[in-house]
Amino acid sequence: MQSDTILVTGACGQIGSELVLALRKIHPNVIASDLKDPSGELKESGPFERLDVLHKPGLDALVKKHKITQIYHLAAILSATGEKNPEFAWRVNMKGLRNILDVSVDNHLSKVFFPSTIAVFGPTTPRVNTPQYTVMEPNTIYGISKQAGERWADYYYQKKGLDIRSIRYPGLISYKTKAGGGTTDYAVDIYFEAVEKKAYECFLKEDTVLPMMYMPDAIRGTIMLMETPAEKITIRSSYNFSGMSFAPKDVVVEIQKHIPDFQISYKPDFRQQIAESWPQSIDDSYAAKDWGWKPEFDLAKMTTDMLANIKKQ
Ligand code: NAD
Ligand code: AKB
Repeated sequence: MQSDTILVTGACGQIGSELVLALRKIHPNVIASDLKDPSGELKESGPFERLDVLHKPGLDALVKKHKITQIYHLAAILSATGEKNPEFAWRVNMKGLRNILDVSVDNHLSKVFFPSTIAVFGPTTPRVNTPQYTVMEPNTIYGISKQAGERWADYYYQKKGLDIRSIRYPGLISYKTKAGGGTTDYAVDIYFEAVEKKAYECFLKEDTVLPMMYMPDAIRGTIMLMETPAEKITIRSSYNFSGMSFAPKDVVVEIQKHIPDFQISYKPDFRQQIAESWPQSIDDSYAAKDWGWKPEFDLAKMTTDMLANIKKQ
């Protein structure tokens, strides 16, 4: 049996820089790609190709050159950056995905992963324990593009038989690569500034509860989904996916257990309105039922691990 050759787009970002390393532990052939050059562990660990997902002939040539059989399509513009340039965000998120879908069908790829987000929900969605199937009226260009992406994913599965799988990630927290322009980025920055300055100015209000997840859980869940037999996957738009929920003031309490003189101040900006349009917690019972999802990290366990690793760096 021929082994898979995997292409990861947007590999230099917050998720890609860790997902590529995790995939390389279980697959011999993982090609990382991005618009920008890799660094550190990502650069050392295997092959890299410069790729703009908006350039379809370049994408097609790369897939043929390496005989790619699976794609993890991570390249996108996130919520806060997207609001600064909606046209550009729509183009990258929509045209980029369409190129991936078409090239995947044309080259008979076996599987594709497309990350969605809690941003597909909007102010009219029930915010607590948000169901898999519910009202979805996103009001950021990022959320609109990802919701449309979910519909395209389901369409390509239904009409063209593409084995596409997707997760609605909550805000992801990690120490290896900083977050890339989202509304949940405070929950990454707060740890770095706690270690470096013992102080942080937060751009969300203290009681803004959002769904979040520690990166090791996110990577494990992504690989679990992709390794699940196709017949068990009942959702081809995107699965709700939950880790923990907290507000900035909850993180402060946890950090102060390790750094007692840590100080926080609050200066909400445009991201507050985005955060208030998103769920506070997520019902991920379909992911639990279909592919056995269960998170391992809560806020206390994540805080201990984040601070220890940032101090080591
Ligand atoms: P990121 O911003 O850290 O990384 C995205 C990468 O894509 C960057 O390295 C960027 O250079 C690259 N990129 C941008 N435009 C490109 C193009 N035209 N061609 C090729 N590469 C391009 O993002 P991330 O946090 O790693 O997120 C990865 C995916 O996961 C995105 O689709 C995002 O919507 C989704 N997601 C992330 C989170 C999170 O909290 N990090 C939450 C929900 C969903
Ligand atoms: C963002 O805040 O834009 C991302 C996300 C939740 O999709 N972290």
